[in-house]
Amino acid sequence: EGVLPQEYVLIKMEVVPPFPPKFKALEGRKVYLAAATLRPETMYGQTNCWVLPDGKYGAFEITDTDVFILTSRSALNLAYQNQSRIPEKPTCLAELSGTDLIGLSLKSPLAFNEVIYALPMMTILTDKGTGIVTSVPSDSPDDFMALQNLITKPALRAKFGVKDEWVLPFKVIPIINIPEFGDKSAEKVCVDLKIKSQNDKEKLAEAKRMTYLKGFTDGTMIVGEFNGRKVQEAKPLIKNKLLEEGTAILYSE
Ligand code: A2H
Repeated sequence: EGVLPQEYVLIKMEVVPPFPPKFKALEGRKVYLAAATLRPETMYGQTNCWVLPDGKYGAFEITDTDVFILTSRSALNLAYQNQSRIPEKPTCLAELSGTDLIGLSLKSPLAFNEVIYALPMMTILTDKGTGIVTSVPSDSPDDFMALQNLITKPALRAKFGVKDEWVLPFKVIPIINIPEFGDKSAEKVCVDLKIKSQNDKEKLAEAKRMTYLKGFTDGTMIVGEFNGRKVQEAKPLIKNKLLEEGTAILYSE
């Protein structure tokens, strides 16, 4: 881990009612899966959300109206950063596991898909961010491979109770052009490096290196309000837009 704090944008992915039985204590509240991202400018291309099936999460009271689902570790950090109504100790309204979250319907800011689903990802770290990750398979090699694995492996879907209609209709959405890699940079690099699985850590690290920096230095937005602008310029503008409209907040660790 680095010595400097990392600043993430927490994307508020709203859980669309009706809530499942485990969410009884949350009835009548606005409930969000809080996804930590370093790439707010990619939110147009969200196709789903990732949770760790064995992960421990909680539904924490963050304001009078808002409940966030995230790890207790990140809820506490957030409270110390004064984002919570009760700074000392945010109240946990429900303890939830990743499996309880799989299949939730979500409405996420900027996403072209009106509703997306929470799906299992095995490589989520519970000691980083919130333990909730939003999925942008056009620009994230991790997201592309995890989604590809679910699409091509019916047994993997069956294992986690993932319905076909939560996965199969959702296509990679081109949102950023990188001259070297085209409009779906993550897919291109994963194919070029012949990556077969979301667990292929070394090759995925290489794919991330290749796309992450190039996306920032050479990428151009091809959708949204800042269509035609360089990613470098669009990134802070989109971040501020999300913060101002209240669909995202900042989080550091
Ligand atoms: B990024 P860093 Cl399009 N476990 O968001 C695993 N991965 C996590 C995580 C966790 N607990 N919390 C956040 N992340 C992911 C978008 C994105 C991201 C794109 C391209 C690259 C990319 C959409 N997913 O990250 O270790 C989140 O995915 C490449 C590094 O703190 C977050 O940003 O640098 C990023 O990893 C944070 O990783």
